[in-house]
Amino acid sequence: MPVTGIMRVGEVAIRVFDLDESRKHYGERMGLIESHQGDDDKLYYKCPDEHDLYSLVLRKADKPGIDYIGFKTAQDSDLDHFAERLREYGVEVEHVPAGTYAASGRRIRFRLPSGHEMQIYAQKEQNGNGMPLLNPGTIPDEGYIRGFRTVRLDHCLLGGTDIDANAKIMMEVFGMTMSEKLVSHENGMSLALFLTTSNKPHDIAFVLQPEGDKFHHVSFLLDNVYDLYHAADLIGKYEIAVDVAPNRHGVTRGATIYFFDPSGNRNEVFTGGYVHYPDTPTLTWDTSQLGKATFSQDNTVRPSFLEVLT
Ligand code: M3P
Ligand code: FE
Repeated sequence: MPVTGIMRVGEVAIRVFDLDESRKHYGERMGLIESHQGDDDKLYYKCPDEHDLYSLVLRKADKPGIDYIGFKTAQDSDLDHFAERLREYGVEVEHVPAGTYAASGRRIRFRLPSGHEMQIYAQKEQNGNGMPLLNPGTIPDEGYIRGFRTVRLDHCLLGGTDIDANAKIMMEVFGMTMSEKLVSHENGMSLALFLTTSNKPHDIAFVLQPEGDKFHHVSFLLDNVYDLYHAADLIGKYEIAVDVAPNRHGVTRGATIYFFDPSGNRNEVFTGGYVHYPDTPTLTWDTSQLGKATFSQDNTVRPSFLEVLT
């Protein structure tokens, strides 16, 4: 499948209490690269194997959570096409001029039925992945890949009310496919929906919550389970608050660790999972197997994982 339209989640903007503490967590400990200095008092980070200038934006605020999620689309003209399609679905769309967001071309911005702000852009300045474009070799200079050895921003899980309506927009407007879903074994109600715009098992997922605009986690890809264990060792060494120690999701089959940033926002490091194609059938889990669906190595539900969101 040629990747056209939305290519990936390219940017996540989250709120933190304190920028110095956040710099220590995301920069020093996790080893994300502080890659841009704006004049706006925000912190801009990227993972080592990303070409775009930044993928994580931190804004100081008095409550944690997510400001917006940004998707990168292949062509500038996609923005007008998506804006028109969204209006057909009754979604109000705002056009944002180039330069409003750091080093970025124009964007469209709107709210999902779950209350989350979503942005789409086609252009952002690139500063490379630490290796030249001509005869790049295979690894950057010593010291460029540090800390948790993240590869790139992978996906987000957002919590809200009308998750079926969100999924409908993701699929019908943006052409995403539903890789997996978790439903109630009693009444079939959707509890969590996993959507992909690529070969990844998910780019974005929604979990049913009583309140809208909630943030469950942002996830960073690692190369392999050895790096996952290395991250777990650093998490222990630096006494980072852990939600779930190394395990494997049934949903997506990804190996995972969940932990919290100093403001209480949940982070995940993730590796593995299957290759998804648009014709891969949607996999369904029901709540009779909730332990296996969430954490398949001990088949045990963690109440904190289901209940703690920012
Ligand atoms: C993931 C993942 C739930 C599972 C979530 C899974 C809410 O976030 O990265 O695979 O059941
Ligand atoms: Fe995840």
